[in-house]
Amino acid sequence: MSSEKNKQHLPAEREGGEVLDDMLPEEVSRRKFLGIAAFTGLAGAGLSVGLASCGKGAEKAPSGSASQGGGTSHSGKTGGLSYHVDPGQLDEYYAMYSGGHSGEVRIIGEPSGRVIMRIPVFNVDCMSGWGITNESKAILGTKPDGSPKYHTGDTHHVHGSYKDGTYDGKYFWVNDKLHSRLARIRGDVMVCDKITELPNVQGFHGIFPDKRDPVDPNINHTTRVFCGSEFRIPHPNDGTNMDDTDGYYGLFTCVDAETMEVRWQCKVDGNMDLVATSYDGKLAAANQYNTEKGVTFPGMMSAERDACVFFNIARIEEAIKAGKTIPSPDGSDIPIVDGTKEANKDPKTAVTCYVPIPKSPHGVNASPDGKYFVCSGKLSPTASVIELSKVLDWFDGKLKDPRDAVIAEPEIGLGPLHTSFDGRGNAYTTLFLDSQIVKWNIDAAIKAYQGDKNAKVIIDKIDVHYQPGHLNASMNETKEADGKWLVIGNKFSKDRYLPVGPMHPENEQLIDISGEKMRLVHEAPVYPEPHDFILIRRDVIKTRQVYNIDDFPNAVKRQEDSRIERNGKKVTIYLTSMAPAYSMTEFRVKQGDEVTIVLTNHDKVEDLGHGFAIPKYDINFVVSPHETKSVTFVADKPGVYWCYCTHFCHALHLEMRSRLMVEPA
Ligand SMILES: [Cu+2]
Repeated sequence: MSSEKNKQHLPAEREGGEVLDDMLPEEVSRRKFLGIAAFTGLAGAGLSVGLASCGKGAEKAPSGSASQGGGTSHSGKTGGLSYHVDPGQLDEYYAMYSGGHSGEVRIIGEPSGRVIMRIPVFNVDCMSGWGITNESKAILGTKPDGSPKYHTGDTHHVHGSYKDGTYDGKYFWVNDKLHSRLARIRGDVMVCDKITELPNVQGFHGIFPDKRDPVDPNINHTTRVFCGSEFRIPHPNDGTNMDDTDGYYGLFTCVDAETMEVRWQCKVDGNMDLVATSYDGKLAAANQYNTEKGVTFPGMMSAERDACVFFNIARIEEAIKAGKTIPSPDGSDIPIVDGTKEANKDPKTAVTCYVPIPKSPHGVNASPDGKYFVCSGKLSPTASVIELSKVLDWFDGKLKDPRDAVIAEPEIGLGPLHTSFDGRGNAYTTLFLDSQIVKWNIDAAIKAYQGDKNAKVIIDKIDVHYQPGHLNASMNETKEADGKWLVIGNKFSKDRYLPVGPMHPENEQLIDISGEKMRLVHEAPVYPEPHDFILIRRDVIKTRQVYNIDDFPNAVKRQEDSRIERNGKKVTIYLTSMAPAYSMTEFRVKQGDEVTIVLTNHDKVEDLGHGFAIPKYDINFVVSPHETKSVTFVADKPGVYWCYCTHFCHALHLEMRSRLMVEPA
């Protein structure tokens, strides 16, 4: 084993860019550039401070900075919020969006609808290098040859971590329906840091974090993430029992919010899609269709009622402690409890409660007052209001029929899917078939269900364009629901934008819900296909602008540490970047070497990232300020390859290059 240190770079004399400055014409010197950049950075910092201090203000003053933009303004019954955000002004809300079959997550500013960032998660992204760098591949999971295990994903639902019943901005989770994976995004850098593949399930669709610990009353933040699976599959799914469709089943999975390890699973009857959790931490629920256990279209829709299945989390975890589990189909030691209806007839020992809901319900959403879950019928024109205290009564043996937990079931329109809330007792439901949003009052619906013919349930309806799926009001999934904005994710845009060929974007629409009447104020096209999103007040999110260099174990901390190390056929190139140069102008390797490039960006100025791309070697990634990333490849092609910066960084950005020189074997 030979090891050599090859210093063919510009070591100490370049530290701090002194020599480099002398090499450049004065008017384009790096110091001057950094002077301007630093000033811009400072201005940015000032903005951040201003933002932090006006966070609470944004909460109090409905229009915030947006109102200064002088956009349309109405008052009284039609609502009075301005959606216009002037150049240089910041949005009031972060909208965390799923990206559907693009496999990513997006950050959109509201009310402007501007796409601010795309976060690669289950996809490969050659801008950031996600799926290309060693660090991202370690999170994604790889095949034995080092390539990503999957190149595809299908994100549906993004949800954030909670503290005291509202978002704390620490984490966001998103599902991959395609390969049944749960990913976590760090709220401080908006980068995915962990991915867990759920065992024994297909069609992992709904997710929701708990809002406080279901067992320990002293823990008032998110500790678990619940995952519903939609497709029933044979167990084990090894090809031996494919025709025994009665034996197919799905599992509800609990993942630890911190470790991201699977804690347990619970066997259920039907197909689950959306998941909701209670504010007291005790209950999680999933709406269920296909309780008929059909495997064909007609077979899935024959029953008049399906269910919303409730999980008694504390009881499930007690059952696991008492060893009341069934064997895991994959042979692992993941504890599985039997949550089927048949096995949970006695309420006093039941771990699940199946509340009957009309015809193939789709969404289930928790009201911000903590009292109700609303579950919509999809094939029934109704929304069912389930009172959570009554579900707990059933578990205590005090309510005979789970159906009695339904305390209202108003007819609201055709194809009701998802429901959102304004914190003033009103609910907003998407009507997929009617292409409308309906605003209805929960208390009035309860009175009407009790026989009050004068109760005015439906308050307003508004057309949207077209076929709405998810909707979410600002802060609506928290106890701080503020009833200002409602975003609608429409599945079709049809004629709303300039035609761009057969593929159409989707249409995101913004509705002002501050008044009694809803007011459609804005729309924007989005790349297909976001499914769901949450709107978070901007003061909740606290991101850093520069990485901590010490957070990366492989960081090249000093420019003079730049070097080439050889260990047999393995060559590691330790490199730094500082505008407009890499720390080595060339690096020679031999054909057949396995080359690892470790790159630390030494620029510490906000927004000053550098790219690193190698022609013909399929390498392309970006390092943000004080970030370290690495790539590994086999140098199988002899010749000169100009490694260049892909991320505009400097007046001499085009000159920011080094030569990878591969000597023929
Ligand atoms: Cu650069």
